[in-house]
Amino acid sequence: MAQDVDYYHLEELLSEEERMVRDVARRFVDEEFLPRVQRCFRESSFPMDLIPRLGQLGFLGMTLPTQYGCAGLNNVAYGLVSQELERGDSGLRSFASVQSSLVMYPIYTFGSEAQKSFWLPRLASAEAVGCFGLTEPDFGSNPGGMITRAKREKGGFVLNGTKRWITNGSISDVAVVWAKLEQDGKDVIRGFLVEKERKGFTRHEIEGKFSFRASVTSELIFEDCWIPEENLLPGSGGLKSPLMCLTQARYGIAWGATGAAIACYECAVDYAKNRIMFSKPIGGYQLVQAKLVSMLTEITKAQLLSFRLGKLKDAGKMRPEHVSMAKMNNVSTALHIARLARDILGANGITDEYPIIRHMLNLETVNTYEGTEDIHRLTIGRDITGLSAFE
Ligand code: TGC
Ligand code: FAD
Repeated sequence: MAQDVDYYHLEELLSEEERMVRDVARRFVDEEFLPRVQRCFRESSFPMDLIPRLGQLGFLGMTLPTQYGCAGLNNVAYGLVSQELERGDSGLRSFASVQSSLVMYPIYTFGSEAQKSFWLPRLASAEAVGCFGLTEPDFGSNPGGMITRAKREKGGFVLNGTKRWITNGSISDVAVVWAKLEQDGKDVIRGFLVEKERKGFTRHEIEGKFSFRASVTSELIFEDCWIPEENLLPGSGGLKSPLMCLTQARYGIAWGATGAAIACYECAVDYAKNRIMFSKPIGGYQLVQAKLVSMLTEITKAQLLSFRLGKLKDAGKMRPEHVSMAKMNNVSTALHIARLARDILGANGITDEYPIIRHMLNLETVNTYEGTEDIHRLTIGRDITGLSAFE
């Protein structure tokens, strides 16, 4: 939590280790990432040379055990790092989220010992990059309808199908791919590891994005792609398996989005104190102050929600619906804050000389991916009423 925006002294609730890890992430973002992000966003590129740094700093799979080369830290520390990374850019946090929650977590949770000992240390050190293929061109909010299929053949499986909007897809060494497999006359969703070299596996980058420009987003195509039996994640089974991964990633997003909001708020406060219009700084006008107050209040509430969520997760009491509430609230709040901040900067707010428009555009994606705002609203509605709006 940045000192300036720590209105309720949440810093006091953090352990020394949590503060230390947070400070390492803060320094990395300030010194190594922020000086480059404007160019990356303009050129639509991810700073590839920083990938090994994320590994060296222990930010990949950081809650997983040390026996696999991971940091073995708690979930509050993971949340604080996500917040700092997204204060830099949502694309940076997304890189770490996908690698940690959507690639390493399923390998750790559903993988064989051989899969874990081969992949986890490589993914933790960033020697290997992974991606997570769930969404398809015609199945976004309803992944259970997926068309991608695995068929048993010659000591392994043959995959056919297309995955779209896949973060890190075309720069990954391994893809965690979700596909339907017929078992005892029924289709069951299973997880498969597909290495980039596999014949029949092609990927390409999606062009023309105005959001997440400093992040790689791809389409993955599987055409009679054969993979050996040992590439099946043996513990996976049913839609619940990918949804369990999403719960991990959504947790990091709930924290992360507040980082983007903090960047926008801090920029707007600074600007409001210095921009003279009519006869005084615009920060002296009541309407501008009302906007700043609303921003800080919402940031404070979001931080409290994330902190409590982290404590519930560390205590093993967190339910997916708890995560839905924090993801829904904190991302839509961050988007609102970014729009208010953009307004305070007037015309200057639309240029990338300031970070606000970049965060605002990114947050449009963050509000959509990992379950849209409405999908989380309906998930909580189902929890309250016991009645599903999805059927
Ligand atoms: P439903 O009947 O609700 O669930 C099937 C089974 O799964 C269990 N479950 C969960 N488990 C863990 N975590 C969750 N979040 C869970 N949600 C449900 C559930 O208890 C059930 O278990 P069981 O034992 O009864 O089999 O399934 P449904 O078909 O009704 O779908 C529900 C719905 C709409 C909420 C779900 O499909 C959904 O979440 N849709 C949104 C899709 C989504 O979020 N896609 C994200 C793709 S990945 C991505 O965007 C990466 S972005 C990059 C980055 O993270 O930075
Ligand atoms: P749709 O499902 O078509 O939704 C469109 C609209 O309809 C939304 O407003 C939605 O809320 C609404 N809607 C849908 N169903 C209902 C309903 N039942 N009731 C009310 N409203 C409803 N996916 C991956 O698998 N891996 C990744 O790494 C990944 N990275 C991504 C990176 C980026 C930059 C982006 C933009 C997306 C990424 N995604 C990824 C995909 C993302 O998860 C999906 O875009 C998301 O789940 C929404 O699906 P959709 O885009 O098909 O929207």
